[in-house]
Amino acid sequence: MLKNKNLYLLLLSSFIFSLLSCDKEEPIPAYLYVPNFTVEAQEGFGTSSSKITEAWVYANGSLLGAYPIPAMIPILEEGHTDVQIFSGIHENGILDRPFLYSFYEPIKINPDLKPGHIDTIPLVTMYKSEEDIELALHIDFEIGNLLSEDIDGDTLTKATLTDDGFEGRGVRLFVQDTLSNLSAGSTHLFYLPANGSQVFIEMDYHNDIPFTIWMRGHKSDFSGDIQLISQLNIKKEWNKIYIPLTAFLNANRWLDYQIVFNVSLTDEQLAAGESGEVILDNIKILKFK
Ligand SMILES: [Ca+2]
Ligand SMILES: [Ca+2]
Repeated sequence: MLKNKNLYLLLLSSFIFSLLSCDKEEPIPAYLYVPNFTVEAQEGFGTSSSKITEAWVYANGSLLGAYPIPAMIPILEEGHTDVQIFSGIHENGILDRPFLYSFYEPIKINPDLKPGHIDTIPLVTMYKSEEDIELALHIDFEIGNLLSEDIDGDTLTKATLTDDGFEGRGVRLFVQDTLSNLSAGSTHLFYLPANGSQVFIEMDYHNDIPFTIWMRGHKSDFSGDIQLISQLNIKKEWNKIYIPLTAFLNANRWLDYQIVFNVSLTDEQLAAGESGEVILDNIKILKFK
């Protein structure tokens, strides 16, 4: 028994020794701690609502990784170091589709890094300059309902303004019994590029029934089309989403576009006497100039 114990102690001490000697060889990183990462939108870009989920960090030009917020970022550099931090979002809100969102300005800092030391830096970014990007569509519902084109053919179902928007007014899409299908389109047609540059929809919403987002437009002077872009699951609380349009645009190259939202009850939901509500605010489509 005693022999076993001695052997155990011997093994333990050699294990600790090897850990310590390892420690001596491993360089100790400095740390940046990012407790939060938000947006303050400049004039002309509408709401500051955002959902930045990762910090994509470069040190001296090398990508260290994408760190979920709040983030503790180890950096194996010492002294003043060029650190660039880009905004990471999830395409369509999907966890395994992290994406470096290039409409937000990267943050450039030059911290004096010390091994073992933690610098806490809350991050606030803004949109890129209006010289580089623009809003192809911006509906915040404050000057009226710009989502009022009736696409479904039933004049009794419509998108109506509500004072319960994310900020100020929003729009409400409501379906129940005989009014079980509602498609509302933007009153404006707009142009979007198909040159491979990023194009995204941003939006605040909550919903107690899944709903879909479509793009409608002219393929030529004589023909139109409508295609599904995204289906959004139930969110009881306000949610911000980033929806990529880039691949859709490159595949379709229409002459113009209109955004359409559809909410409808299934036969089962109708039979069960259910209703459904979707509230939207701050619909933006961002593109590069
Ligand atoms: Ca209608
Ligand atoms: Ca609003």
